[in-house]
Amino acid sequence: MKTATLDIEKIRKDFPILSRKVNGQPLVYLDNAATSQTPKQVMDAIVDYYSRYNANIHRGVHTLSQEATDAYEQARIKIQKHFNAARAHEIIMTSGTTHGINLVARGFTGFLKQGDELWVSAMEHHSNIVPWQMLCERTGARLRVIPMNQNGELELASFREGLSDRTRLVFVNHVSNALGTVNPIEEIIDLAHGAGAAVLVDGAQAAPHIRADLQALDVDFYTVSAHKLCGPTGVGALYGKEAWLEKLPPYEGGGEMIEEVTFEKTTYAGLPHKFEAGTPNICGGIAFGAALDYLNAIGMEAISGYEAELLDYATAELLKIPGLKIYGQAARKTSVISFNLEGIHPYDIGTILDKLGIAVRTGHHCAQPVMDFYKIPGTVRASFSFYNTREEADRLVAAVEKARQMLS
Ligand code: 7TS
Repeated sequence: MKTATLDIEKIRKDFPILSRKVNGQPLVYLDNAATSQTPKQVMDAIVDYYSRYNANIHRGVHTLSQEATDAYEQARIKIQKHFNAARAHEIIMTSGTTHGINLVARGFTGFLKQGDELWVSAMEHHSNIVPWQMLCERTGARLRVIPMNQNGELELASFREGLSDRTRLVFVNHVSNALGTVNPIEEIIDLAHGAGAAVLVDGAQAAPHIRADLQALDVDFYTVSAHKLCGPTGVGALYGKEAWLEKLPPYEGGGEMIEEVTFEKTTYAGLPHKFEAGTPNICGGIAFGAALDYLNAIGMEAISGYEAELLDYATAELLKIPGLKIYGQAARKTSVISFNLEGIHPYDIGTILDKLGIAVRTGHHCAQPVMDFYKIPGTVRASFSFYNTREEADRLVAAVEKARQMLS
């Protein structure tokens, strides 16, 4: 299939895994919100690193170490440019979104006191809830929740009214992993800044679909994971405004994050190294840069446009199935469809889909408060990427219909 902007057939050839079979059926991979697949261009970057210049970075005078350091720092610049951060040292390399959020939450410990208020949204992944609860335990700060409605959209009225000089931090995802909702982060950032609070946006689910312009957003912190962006697992990035990163204490101590160490006193290195103790995931960082190159060669706007068409098509087709309910019908969504069939457990549907070669995620998607809101144990989640096709959406729909007939 060739659309106006994306040559899907050509793109699919870049992903060797897409031509494998599962349970005797051609794989239909619709678990992209959990992790994306890896194009051979990214695999080539990994093989090239280990074949030609595997070395530790920032330490050696030798050629291999210098080449590895250059490639790693180039990757940081690619991340900076991709998200339009003002400075490369505002990009902290992490092991992923979870690490980035913990780094910031830990860093705020000394800045909060009893009675301070932190706001979270009702539709967060656990990794954007638990580190803040731990911060509240350490400091006596209080967590308040921006509520959501049945469509899966945030309701900002109580947030607007509740903001005060006690509000210190707001953390919200750009896109919900459980529902696909694109949240109004521009407005949330404006409101929070109006009250003098800092904002962390969890961009894990947005980054594969929407390119955030960090300077235009004026956000204080933004986190992403490479593995949702056609990169490898175990690597990600935290953007922080220079002024905040200067202020926050280091997260971990160790090599590479110091300026000078004696047994009496250690002084810390400047940004970004202050937050990057120990040998990082060098190859992963370089491969993250290669993944961004890959996505940019296709074009994020073309990707978003194509995925929006797929979302509309798959949503309309799924809704033809009797008893099928979609959770998350926000006006602005990415290509995630969370659904259930009346009277049938999501796990049972997922198991049948797997037998038919279709990979989806079932369960609470690490977003239990969202499931509690809808009073359900979980959903079946089909999450589409730019390498998925209408034919695959048709296979999903046919398989869900088959599951319905088998299970009802
Ligand atoms: N935030 C959001 C919104 C996420 O969707 C995820 C992972 C994370 C944070 C954590 O990212 P990590 O790379 O540090 O693990 N979400 C999912 C998911 O929806 N299914 O599997 C992982």
